[in-house]
Amino acid sequence: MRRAVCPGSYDPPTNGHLDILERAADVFDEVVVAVLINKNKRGLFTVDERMEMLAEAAAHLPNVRIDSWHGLLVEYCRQHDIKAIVKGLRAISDFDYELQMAQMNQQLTGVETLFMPTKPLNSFLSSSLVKEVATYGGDVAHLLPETVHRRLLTRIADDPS
Ligand code: COD
Repeated sequence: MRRAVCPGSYDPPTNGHLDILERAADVFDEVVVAVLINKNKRGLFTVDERMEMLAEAAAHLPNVRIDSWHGLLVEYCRQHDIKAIVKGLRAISDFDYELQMAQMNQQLTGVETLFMPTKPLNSFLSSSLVKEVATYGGDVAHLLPETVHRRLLTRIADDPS
């Protein structure tokens, strides 16, 4: 079975993320979306909430499953017999850092990273910008899966800081 992982923070998942998941699911037999836990970063959403949002947004993809992980990504791949990491690339600014991580991961365990270019309409899209715009009252409905948008508005209303 050809299995890949799409790792990320997903705080929250955007249409850019979802597009990469859909395309990866078309190429691989199974795609695992791994929410990576960064204990130095306090997210707007908990890891459980991010996993719920991903599960809702990817419900139409039968070969996609959601998981979380705390630690090195290559160790997750080793434990789950995953040989490919799929990453979305938005711009050259993503590439420098992603290339470094891909080379490090390849060197650590031999796991390969495959880069998937974002669709042009998603190339400006990031979780952090979406959160910023939404916090100041901007309309981000067209940038997020519907379920994520609803949760984001609720979270901002509950905790406007
Ligand atoms: N269009 C297409 N792709 C997109 C878009 C978009 N609009 N937005 C984001 N993406 C891609 C990103 O490029 C990335 O590939 C993925 O979606 C997830 O994005 P984010 O922003 O949710 O997640 P990141 O970039 O913060 O995730 C970084 C990781 C958590 C994957 C990374 O830090 C990691 O692997 N950490 C684990 C610890 C580890 O192994 N460290 C050593 C690395 S060598």
